[in-house]
Amino acid sequence: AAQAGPADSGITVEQFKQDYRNKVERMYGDGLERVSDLDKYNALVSLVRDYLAEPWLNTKEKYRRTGAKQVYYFSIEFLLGRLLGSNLYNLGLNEVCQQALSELGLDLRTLRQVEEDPGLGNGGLGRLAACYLDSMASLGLPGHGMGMRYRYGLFEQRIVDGYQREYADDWLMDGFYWDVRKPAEAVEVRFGGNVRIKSNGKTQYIHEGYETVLAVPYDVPVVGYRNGMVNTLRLWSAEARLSEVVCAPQGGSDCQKAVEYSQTVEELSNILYPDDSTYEGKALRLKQQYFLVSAGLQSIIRNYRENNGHLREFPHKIAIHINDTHPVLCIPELLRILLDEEQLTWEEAWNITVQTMSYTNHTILPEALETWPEDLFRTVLPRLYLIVRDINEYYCRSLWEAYPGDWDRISRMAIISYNRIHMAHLAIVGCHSVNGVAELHTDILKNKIMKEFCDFSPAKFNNKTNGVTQRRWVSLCNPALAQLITDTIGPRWVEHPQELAQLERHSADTAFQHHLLKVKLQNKVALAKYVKEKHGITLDVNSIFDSQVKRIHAYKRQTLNVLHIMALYNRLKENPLLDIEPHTFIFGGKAAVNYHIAKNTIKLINSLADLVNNDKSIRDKIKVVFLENYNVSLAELIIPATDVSEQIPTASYEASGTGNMKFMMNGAVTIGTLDGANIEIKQAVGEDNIIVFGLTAEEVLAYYRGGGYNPWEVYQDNERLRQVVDQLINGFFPAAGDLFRGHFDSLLHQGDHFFVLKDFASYEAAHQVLDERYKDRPVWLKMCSANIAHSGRFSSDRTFAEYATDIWHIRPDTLPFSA
Ligand code: DL6
Repeated sequence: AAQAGPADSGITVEQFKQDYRNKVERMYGDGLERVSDLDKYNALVSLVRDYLAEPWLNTKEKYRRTGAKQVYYFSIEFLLGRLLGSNLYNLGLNEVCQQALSELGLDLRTLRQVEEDPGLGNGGLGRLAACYLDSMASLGLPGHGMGMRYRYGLFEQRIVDGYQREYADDWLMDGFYWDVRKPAEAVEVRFGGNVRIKSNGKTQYIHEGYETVLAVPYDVPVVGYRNGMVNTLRLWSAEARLSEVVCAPQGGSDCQKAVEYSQTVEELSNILYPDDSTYEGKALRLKQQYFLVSAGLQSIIRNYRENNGHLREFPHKIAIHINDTHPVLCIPELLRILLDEEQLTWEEAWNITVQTMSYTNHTILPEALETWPEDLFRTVLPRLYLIVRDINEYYCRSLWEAYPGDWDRISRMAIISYNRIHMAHLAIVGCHSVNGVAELHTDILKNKIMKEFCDFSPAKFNNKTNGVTQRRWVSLCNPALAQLITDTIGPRWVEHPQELAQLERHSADTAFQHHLLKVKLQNKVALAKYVKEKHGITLDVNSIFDSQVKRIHAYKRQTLNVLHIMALYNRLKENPLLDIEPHTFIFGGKAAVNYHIAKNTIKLINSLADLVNNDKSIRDKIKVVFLENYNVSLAELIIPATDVSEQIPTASYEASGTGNMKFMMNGAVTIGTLDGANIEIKQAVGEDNIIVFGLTAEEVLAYYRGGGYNPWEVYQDNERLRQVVDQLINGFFPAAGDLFRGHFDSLLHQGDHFFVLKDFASYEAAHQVLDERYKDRPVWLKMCSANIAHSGRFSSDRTFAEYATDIWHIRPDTLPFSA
């Protein structure tokens, strides 16, 4: 049950107004009427922080008092989204604030939009981490995030002449008022140097000649939903302590050198995923990962020591979760502390480490399964290198016992092989739990990618299908839908999303359907307004809003979507009277800076948009828009307005997807392949409420085993397909020249690795089914309702309860989803 939160402890509209006026005056020495929107926003954040200070303090005190086991979720990304709305909402202060501001002649929505999206993440795994923070706090779990405070985000995408251009994402320019700098809790992280081995009875490893970087923590409060709980996301920033650390080693008092040095130190936390195409770039990435891990572990251990005894009890009090391979250095770093600082034996230290650590894999893409050159690793982290070598030896010995003489297998499974250090292998060996993020993904890990590891230690492997928080992804981003749901089934679904299932009873109800339609229309109007203002394109709000918003990647197959739109356009050109529902095709997403074909896909989409949107002859039956700089805030606008959710990766590639879950919660119908969590969405909603198409993962993998397929046959056999493929290079896009030859070649001359042509006919047929269903509005609305009703299973509250009970072993009795 919800405990009393600040809203319930009596902050009235009057008090809020008074507090807010005072805050503005104290901060700016000026009246509310004379300060800027940014000042008003900053003052509001500062006030909300005042309100949450007491629950934050109480939560920490409670954890100390009860000695509850703490979970630390290490992630290189936390894609938080704006925090003002979510913090007000979770504190139960939304209405009070809205009313107070409105009485002061201000609009909360306008002030919320002043906030920059924090540039702390990129894609799926980062946003997932943010959903988990919300769920941990809302479930009252003692769980905290450990991440990096990047000075700049990945990049800001602007579209110039149809092309992606990358600009610095200077998200901190106006400050970030949510975090608290904690210089007193700074720690030192050491790089480079060498390790001297001293042996007088007991071997000691003395790390010398290293470079020291200061890691300064910034704490961001993570507010639980109306339960008085506030957990912490700790973000680390790299600094040089110039006065003490730098001048002397740089030789004298050369301050210019010191300043330059400080800049190189700060590089460590400047940007997410530094370019690793050079040796220096790789070193920087590795250093960044170690920086996070070492600083995070030092602060956990310092805190642990203040409240507990010997580190032997560590795994009973602390769980450390490794989000993808970036924080895998947690394993050797904890070992280092236990061996070198605590003087534990190898066996003791190893057992503590394995019992503490757990790991989630988020992708089967080979390029994302990190490995480091051994010499680089040894140079940057000499002591950790020795430890990893010891782990490898220890592990290979156990492999040898299980598979005597099977050198091939042992070298495939080794942590160090062919002069590279395999981080996923280290994770599997050093953690007691390894999970995938959807059933199919976990099956592929167990039976293909990590099969040999799973055969060796099957008990470690488990599945935890992803989830998203219904609080941000319905309540906050779609308040009209949230109200409709609450009016229909009561408010408990916000904390008990499985209760959304009660909506099923209302799905064919005319009044409910009517309201649902109204809500969707209202959201489409809001999106159309944004598109008009930002891109100058007028959208038909009565058309089907069909969205594919996600990173641009060949396996996600934006190209398949494009080819289908081209075919539809061709059909309309041939027969202007063709009876189709009007469609608005919405795209959004960033392409990695060096991923040229993905960047050209953006140009392709924009070229198609230019052609289609300016062709009067098709009478606005189709529109195409590419929305610039896709981020969490934009997703919050697009998802509630969408009718059709495009989830069309090549089966087997998308580990789970979480966009699919957000769209579903907002009543969009999925058109998708049987991949990732789409499969579980189909199970949840039933096959009448989702449109599936294309090859299955099994079929895709079978083709790969047989050496691929022949795209020419498909191309020859399908005239409409042939036409659109040819149009990539035949002048159909007037100004494109040979720009899309790369796409053409990858489809026809390079074996169509992602089965775009192979799946085209089935995708086209699926769209036709979808249009038929849409024409029958009561049937369509029933589908939409079924999607909302069955989305409870895809709440991150459910996922997190599973992590807590199965992996971290914390407080299973109090979890709402526990069996
Ligand atoms: O688990 C969160 C999210 C999944 O939903 C996506 O399917 C998966 O692509 C994503 N993975 C990553 C890691 N890097 N890559 N590629 O973001 O994780």
